[in-house]
Amino acid sequence: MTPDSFGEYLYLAFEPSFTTTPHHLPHFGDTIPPYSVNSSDNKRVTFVKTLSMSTHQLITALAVLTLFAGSCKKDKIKADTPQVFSASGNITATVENFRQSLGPLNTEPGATSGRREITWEVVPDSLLDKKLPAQFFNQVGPEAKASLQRGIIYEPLADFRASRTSFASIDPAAATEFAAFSGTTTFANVSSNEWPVSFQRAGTTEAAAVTGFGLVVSDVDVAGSVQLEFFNGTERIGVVAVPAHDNTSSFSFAGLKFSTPVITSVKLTHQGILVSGEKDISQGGANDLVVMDDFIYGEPIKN
Ligand SMILES: [Ca+2]
Repeated sequence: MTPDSFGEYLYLAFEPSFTTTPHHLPHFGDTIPPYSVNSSDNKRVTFVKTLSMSTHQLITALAVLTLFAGSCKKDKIKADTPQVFSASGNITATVENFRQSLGPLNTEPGATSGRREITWEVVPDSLLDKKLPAQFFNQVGPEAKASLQRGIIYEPLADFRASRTSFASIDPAAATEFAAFSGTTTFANVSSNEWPVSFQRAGTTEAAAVTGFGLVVSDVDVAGSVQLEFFNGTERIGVVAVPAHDNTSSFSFAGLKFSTPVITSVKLTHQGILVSGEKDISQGGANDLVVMDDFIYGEPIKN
């Protein structure tokens, strides 16, 4: 066998444990392995046949495979491709489908499957239109209300607020710009336009993960101005843009659902922040201002 005819078969390693360094390639005179085998650690390895590969082609192929192997780490987390849920206008059916994909609604700690929801209606009048505690929906300790132990934490330092006037307290123009999808209460971060939510096992401070997360946004005028990025630790495992609303309502919905609990945090990005006097892009302003309503997510379970 000559170098030019080397490589009748070339490894394609589908698991990161198989790198593409030359010692993993068949040596001259080796018995050519079958197309697919299980490795010693039971991972599937597939071989492809190549024809008359020159040394130059081999080097090129190795470079491509190195890139491929690098991307496989991400694929390991994404082994299940997430379901994307996205709608604007009449979002009710898509929201309901997302709920069903997650399972029954849980209202107390102790569940290991199903879903959680936050519609902000339980925020008391005394906490409206002012900074809401980051742990409001996962309080711990003997005094905590079980109904508020929902396992979600939003950024502790940010100024998150719930409002029953669509934030007329900040800007009177907001009252007609935004709407609540469920009930009368909406939610907004008025200090930052890029912020994470993370998960804890309900009623504890133990880090947790969920299978899916989605939310309702009011008044997305520009497609892509609101984005959800999904993370497993520091690794981004998904991203979805919230679609722009249509003429039938101000509502949009976007969510992702994996088959296993791999989401440890979600980063939300939107264009602007509600500030007194700042106009929405639909009113001639520079930024697409939005508020949020329903957060819907899988039961946070041990990561
Ligand atoms: Ca807007």
